[in-house]
Amino acid sequence: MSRLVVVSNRIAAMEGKKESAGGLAVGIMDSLKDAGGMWFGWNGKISEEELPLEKNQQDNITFASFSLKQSEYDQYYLHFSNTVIWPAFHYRLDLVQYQREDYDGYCQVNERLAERLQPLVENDDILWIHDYHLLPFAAACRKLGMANRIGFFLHIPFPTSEIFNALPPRKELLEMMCEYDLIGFQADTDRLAFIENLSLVTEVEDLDEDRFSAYGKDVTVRVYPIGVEPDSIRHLAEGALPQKLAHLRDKLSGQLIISVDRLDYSKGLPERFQAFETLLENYPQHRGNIRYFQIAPTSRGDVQAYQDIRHELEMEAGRINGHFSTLEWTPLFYLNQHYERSLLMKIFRHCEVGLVTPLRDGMNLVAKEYVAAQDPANPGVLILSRFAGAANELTSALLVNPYDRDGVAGALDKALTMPLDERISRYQDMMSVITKNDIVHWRQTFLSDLKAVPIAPNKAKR
Ligand code: ADQ
Repeated sequence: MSRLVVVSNRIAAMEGKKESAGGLAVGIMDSLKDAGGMWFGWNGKISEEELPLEKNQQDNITFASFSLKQSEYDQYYLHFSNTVIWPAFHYRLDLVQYQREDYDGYCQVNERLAERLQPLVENDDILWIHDYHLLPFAAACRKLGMANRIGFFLHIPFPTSEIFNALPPRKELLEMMCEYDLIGFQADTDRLAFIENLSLVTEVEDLDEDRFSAYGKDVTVRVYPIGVEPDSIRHLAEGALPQKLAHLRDKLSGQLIISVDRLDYSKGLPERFQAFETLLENYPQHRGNIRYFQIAPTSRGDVQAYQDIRHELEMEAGRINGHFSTLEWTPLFYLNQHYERSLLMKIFRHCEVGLVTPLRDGMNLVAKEYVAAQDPANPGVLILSRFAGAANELTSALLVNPYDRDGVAGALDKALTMPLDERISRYQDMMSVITKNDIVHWRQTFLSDLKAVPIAPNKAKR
């Protein structure tokens, strides 16, 4: 039986930590356990010397990880991945800082990784590559003559041509992506944007439903909305709150609003703070009765745009609390830290409203986790941005435009006053989708499609 080889920028540290690992990491691990194989990625270390790969074996899975040189980290990870692709693919061209040498460094790291992976791969292994750091990875493998089946899943949105056209190496990136046998996107808008972009730069021949030929390569392009693990989330959420928190929850009378995000400008945090302020201004009956918890651990702290947004939020939180707080009541709690997953799911269950309003998001797993963590007999209400991939599936959430602070404030008021029967009916609608399209469905459909897509002899030597 062929093995599975997963390549992602980072390897999840999994040893003995299944309870606290995120659903995506568990989903990938389960795929690896089924087929046996390898997870290949960066170990988070920087070294000027090229160190041998670090290898760990756990049952039938090998973890193989590499370090990066400082210049590789800067060009491949910090600059091209996170200061060009990430902002552009989230429609923030104003934050893109493109330099040709960063793009060259990005391609060189992809090539070097393919060279380091090649000796570990057998001819019939199946490769599953993840995310925007590795758009050219299949092309690098093909250059080395690797003829394996290679699939790619993009976790973030794929932008329309008005945005994508602004990237100088847009043609090269698209041509390299066509070296994959199967490309998976989160939403149909992403799939359509990819095909539209491709047809603007080259001739695209329709071969079959979802299958195209471009640059003389055949590629299948489909949508696989990523899901969560609802049973395990419910199990974690049902457990008792740690004593200190239970005590705090008892003390905090009234309703709680929760948001949890990586601290990232794509998540719409300043706009959300302003919508909360509008709620307090326009619906004064909620003052003194509600509290909004924003949990947002720092991420990519060495990119300037991330430092800027952190600063902005600290100021905004102080300003809003300064304006509305009383001696007995503080409306907004901004917590800049990471929480254990099992605690986070319990917190979700104890909050009456989940507020998830990214300006743009591939999927947004927090939205699905919040719903899956609710008490079916007394569920909270999800408010969700129309611009998150999850809005295609969770149509029974209160869908909002995150740029419209009055609209979001109105949705908050509606959520805080929604009768139980409506909350239950919306919760049940959303749970039926979350259960059907769970993480197991996501990984199994992607991998069974990858094993089944017709492969053409024109990619390396098959
Ligand atoms: P992210 O942008 O990281 O993922 P998201 O989908 O919400 O966004 O996933 C975040 C994960 O981190 C969730 O599982 C959440 O519970 C966890 N998390 C967030 N803050 C946390 C905290 N303070 N403490 C502990 N855990 C925390 C990218 C894309 C998304 C896409 C996913 C998966 O940007 O659009 O949904 O990949 O494909």
